[in-house]
Parts: sequence; C-alpha cells; structure tokens
Amino acid sequence: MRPLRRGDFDRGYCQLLEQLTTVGQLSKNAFESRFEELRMAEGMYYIVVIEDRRHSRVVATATLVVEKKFIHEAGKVGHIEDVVVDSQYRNRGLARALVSCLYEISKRSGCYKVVLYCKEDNVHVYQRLGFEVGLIHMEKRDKGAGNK
Ligand code: 16G
Repeated sequence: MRPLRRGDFDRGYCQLLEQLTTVGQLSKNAFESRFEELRMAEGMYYIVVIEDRRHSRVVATATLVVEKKFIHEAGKVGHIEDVVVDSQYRNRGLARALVSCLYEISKRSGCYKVVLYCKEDNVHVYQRLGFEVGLIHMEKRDKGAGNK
C-alpha cells in the first residue's frame, strides 16, 4: 500500500476507477495535471493505492479529502471517496486496509468525523468497518460537467 503516484496512469489506475463509475476520456496529460493540482493542495487529498507488483497493476484505491470548516472550532471533516477494489482481488480485506489507513490519517489530521456515501448494496461493507448509517445523501447533477 502506498500513495498514488504520477506513473499510476500506466498501472491501470483509471481502469480500476472504471469499476466504480465513469472515468470517460482522460488523457495521460489530463491525469497528470489533475495529479499535480491535488499534490499542491497540501494536506487536503490523500489517495492511497494497493499495487500488485508482480503485474505492475494498481488493484485497489481509496481517497480521503480533508475539508476545513468554521464549525466545531474550525474543525475538519474527512470524506472517504472513490473506494474501489479490482473484481479479481475482492474479499481479501483490501478495502478494510485502505479505509483503516485513511481513517488513521483523518484522525492525525484532526478530523472530528469521517463521512462517505455509497450504494445501498455496500452499506454492510462499511458497517463492518465501523461506519453507521447517518444523514441521507442528496445530490443534484449537472448534465454537462463530467456527467457524460
Ligand atoms: C460511490 C463512492 C463515491 C464516488 C461515487 C461515484 C465510495 C465510498 N463512494 O458512492 O466516492 O464518488 O460512487 O458515483 O467510494 P457517481 O459516478 O455516480 O458520482
């Protein structure tokens, strides 16, 4: 397990994300400039991956976004996002390892809570990792922006 690297574009990072949702046409250039943007936002984005080094493939990933707030004495909230385990590597505890690692980072960053949203089918997965069903997630989508 390690942080995402710029070279992970060539280790199947986007193909892995496609197992969660649409990635669309993302060129290596576009990947690299987003990677740099996130890297510059110090202390905000933590993207961890698990690589199967025998095949130089990224087989699992999860992201923590640290949101700074005014409430809770200028507190912080951690958002766990984009958790995916390659279908051939499921049921081996990889998601647990990634989410536990991000939870530790969130605590060290001073987050007073960590939240995530997921499909109903996956509720039990996160319950097993100690999450409880909280508020209802709502969304409003822009049909343009990245929603093709
Ligand atoms: C899941 C993800 C979320 C991701 C979304 C993508 C976790 C815990 N949740 O809910 O992070 O952004 O799927 O779905 O990984 P979308 O393509 O419909 O936005």
